[in-house]
Amino acid sequence: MTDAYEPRPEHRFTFGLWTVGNRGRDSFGHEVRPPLDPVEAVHRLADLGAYGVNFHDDDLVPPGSSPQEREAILKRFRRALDDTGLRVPMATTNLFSQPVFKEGAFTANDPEVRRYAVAKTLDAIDLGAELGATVYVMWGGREGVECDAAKDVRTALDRYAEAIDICCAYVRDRHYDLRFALEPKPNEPRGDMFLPTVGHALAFIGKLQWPDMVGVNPEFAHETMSGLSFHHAVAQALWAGKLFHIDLNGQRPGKFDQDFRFGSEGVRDAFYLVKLLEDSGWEGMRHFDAHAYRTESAEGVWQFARGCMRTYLILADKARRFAEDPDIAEALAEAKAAELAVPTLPAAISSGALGELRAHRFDLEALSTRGYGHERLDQLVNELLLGVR
Ligand code: GLT
Ligand code: MN
Ligand code: MN
Repeated sequence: MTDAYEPRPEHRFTFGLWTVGNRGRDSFGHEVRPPLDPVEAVHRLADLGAYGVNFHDDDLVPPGSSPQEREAILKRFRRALDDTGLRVPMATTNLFSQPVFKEGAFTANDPEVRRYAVAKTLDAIDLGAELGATVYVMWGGREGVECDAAKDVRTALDRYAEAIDICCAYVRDRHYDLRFALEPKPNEPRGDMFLPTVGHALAFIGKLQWPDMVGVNPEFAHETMSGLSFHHAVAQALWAGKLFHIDLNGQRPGKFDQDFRFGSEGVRDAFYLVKLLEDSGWEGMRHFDAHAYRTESAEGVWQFARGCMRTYLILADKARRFAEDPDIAEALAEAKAAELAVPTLPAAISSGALGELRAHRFDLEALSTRGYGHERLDQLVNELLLGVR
């Protein structure tokens, strides 16, 4: 089916090797799909109209590979990129799968583990830079704790900041064109994880040595797990100039990290998110950190990938219609939506301006009894999303 929602490279959709390569293993069941060759992933994603592919060090070069094996893998992978035009905009490190990281990586109590985690990250930064990545995601999958007695959280945050400062110093030293994006998550796999939400991560960045090099990579599923609005989190990251990357997927609140196809759950939040990204002119990658249902065969994975991109484009189209709809415009006027941009104090802050403000007679009766028309506005948005407008 070819229609107006056909993904194309200019839409800047990206997937991780670990997303389309997800084999359906979960805590209760084994893999249900065969391994996916990264070279095949590149070709299939290019055929579907994606812009790029991202990876963890271990997704591309299996741990324990010899230098010769690494070179051979990279040669094949690079050829696939050249043949298809697919790019590698982001790279990251796996600091969570190996048993050595069971107690933490950058925040492990044992300095030897922390040093290994930093060394592994610096190797992976080289690999990412070699393939052209300009964003480096840091998801601290094992940074957290179950037994609170065993870990001092304030000291753990010192070590977390130290590790990121080391990585920044390395990137500066190498003159790589690379920025870091911290990915928050409240729990899973750890009982409690450090930097659990976008808000925590933004506050943490201010304490780093080179805060300008570090931003956030919010994930739809992770904020939703905390019961928070994803689009609000992304809006605050944009407001702070810190939206360096984004992980799009689908999630129901109160459940495990589902990483479903984008828009399959939480479609209203997804709509406001797409509208926000499109209205703000954000130029980053639209990255999908999601995977196919466990029910799917190897072929079903590509239906999943196509679905993520199509839903984004459909929602972007809905955002355009929202802006053009005269009834919605009228309802927005009733809600006084545009007036939020009017500064509270019309003049510069001065004792005169504050005096005037305090002397002003407020018509509290009128202000209190008026309505804002949100019921009508919200229903209009619902009807737009449900396809009857
Ligand atoms: C892992 C995790 C994701 C992170 C990936 C990057 S790995 O799949 O669940 O949220 O974004 O490390
Ligand atoms: Mn997730
Ligand atoms: Mn993610």
